[in-house]
Amino acid sequence: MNTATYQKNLDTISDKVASGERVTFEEGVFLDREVDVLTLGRLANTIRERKNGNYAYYNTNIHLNPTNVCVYRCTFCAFRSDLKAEKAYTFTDDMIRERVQEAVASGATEIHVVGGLHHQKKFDWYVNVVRVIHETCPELHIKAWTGVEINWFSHITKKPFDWVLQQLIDAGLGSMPGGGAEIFDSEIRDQICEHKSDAENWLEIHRVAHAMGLRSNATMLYGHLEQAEHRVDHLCRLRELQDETGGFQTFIPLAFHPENTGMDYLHRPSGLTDLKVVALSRIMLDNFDHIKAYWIMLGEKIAQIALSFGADDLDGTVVHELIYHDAGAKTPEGLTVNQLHRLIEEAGRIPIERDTLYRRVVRDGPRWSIGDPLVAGNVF
Ligand code: V47
Ligand code: SF4
Repeated sequence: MNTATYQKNLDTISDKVASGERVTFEEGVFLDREVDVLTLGRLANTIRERKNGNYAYYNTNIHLNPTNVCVYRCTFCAFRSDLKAEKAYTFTDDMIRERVQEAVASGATEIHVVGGLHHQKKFDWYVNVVRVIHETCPELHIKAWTGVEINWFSHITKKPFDWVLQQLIDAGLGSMPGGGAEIFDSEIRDQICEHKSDAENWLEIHRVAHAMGLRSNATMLYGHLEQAEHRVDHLCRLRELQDETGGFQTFIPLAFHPENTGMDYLHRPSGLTDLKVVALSRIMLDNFDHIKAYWIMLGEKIAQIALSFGADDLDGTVVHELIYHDAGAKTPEGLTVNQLHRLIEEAGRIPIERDTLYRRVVRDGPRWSIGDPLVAGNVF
């Protein structure tokens, strides 16, 4: 592309960003392929500050991966296990209660639950995980089971998605995490997770969940076999569903970690690629309120910089993360609230503790209550 065409394209996109106009698929591919990371960051930061001012959000949460036994063999996954392998584990009800008590003692407002698809467990077992958490601490928000898991439950019960979701809501489900989206393009998807719920299913499950009043998140796994057009296609498909339902809360780009996976011949994405994808996501997803820089996966340093490249959220304290640590993440297993505050403040932002549904958390010693919704563009 010659300099004049490059400049003309960039000027058109900059004008669109300034006026809040939507960037097209072709423009997204141009941004991804041709534009340097600092320019992308400047564009993304304009949108980020328009939507969320100078605030950066975090939450106090804990993870629970109730089993690592999984019928699938996604080539990017280091977490899964065969049933009889040494590393296989499955939580009992008592272990779940203990994790919830730990969450309560640490002041967590959210428990994040995702895991393997254990072929010997019936749907009731998964419903029971939610019920045990809810009965142990009804105040704790349960963000559980990705679209892939909901698809599996529908497969084993032979019931529609809304029936499956209703059983989980009745047991205490509060919202859905964004995992399992990986990359929607079918050719790439077939190479990294051929058996998994396809893009149409994943999107349909979130569509149904939103219609039932559940909020959910969305993710994209990048840095493996995908190219610019696959990333932009993925973002455009999420944007389309968000136009329809408005049910997504936040988008989380997930950097591929190759260690102990079937794709360990690849390098993990560099810091500049991480920042580029955060910025691209912020520019493309004009109808998403939040972009999360998941510090566990990006590392604290890149996550901190990402707060000036389009991200407005760091996720949370995240105690007991396994999926990324099994795949070679060198980040700590958790951060304290003080550490999160320091990261955010040093980035020149104002830290705000939110709950899962982006309402302000008001703390009085170890006790907490839910305050006002943190409305995008009008934070207070
Ligand atoms: O779908 C698995 C990813 C996801 C690897 O909603 C990997 O707030 C990189 O759902 N390298 C599950 N990624 C995690 C998830 C999630 C995480 C953080 C926040 C939220 C949220 C949801 O983890 C999977 C897959 O895309 N994953 N293995 C790996 N080796
Ligand atoms: Fe199983 Fe999830 Fe790992 Fe795929 S990513 S193998 S579905 S645990």
